[in-house]
Amino acid sequence: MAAQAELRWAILVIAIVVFLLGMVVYMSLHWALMPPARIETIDPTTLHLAGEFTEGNLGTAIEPDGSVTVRVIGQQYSFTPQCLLLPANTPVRFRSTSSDVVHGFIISGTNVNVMLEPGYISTFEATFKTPADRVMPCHEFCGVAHAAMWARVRVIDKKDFFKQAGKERRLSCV
Ligand SMILES: [Cu+2]
Repeated sequence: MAAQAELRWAILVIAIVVFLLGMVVYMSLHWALMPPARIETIDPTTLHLAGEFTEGNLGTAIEPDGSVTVRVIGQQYSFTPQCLLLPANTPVRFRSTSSDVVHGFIISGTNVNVMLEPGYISTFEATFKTPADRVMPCHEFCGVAHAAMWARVRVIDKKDFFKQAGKERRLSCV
């Protein structure tokens, strides 16, 4: 009797583990949620002085090879730039980091969801299918004004984006 009860519990536990593993596989394939492929480090104390995260480099840029990259910094208690301008239907590479503590980077209605950690560059790629205005609240508790820390994301028509990009080196919708 006791052995039977034990077996029942064992089967239940195995079923839960199999279900969770199945969920990981499903999310990986269907939502393309992958662990970061590589690690890049950066000194958070000199971010604003030199390198790719100086103020003039923040925002959306078209790289020499034609790809689109967005550089964003999170700090207590805002993101820079405060409004990201992105093209629809185009793969966009994000490069982002924090200048102080851990912040969260999430874009509403999409599967974009990463942590910004001081000392590390978070990189990922996303494609936004349709033009839309989205919000980007910090979702890692980062201090007293955490709840007020958020930015906006404006996805616009690809043609309009590239027209604007021809005029400016860095784009944003602040
Ligand atoms: Cu924050």
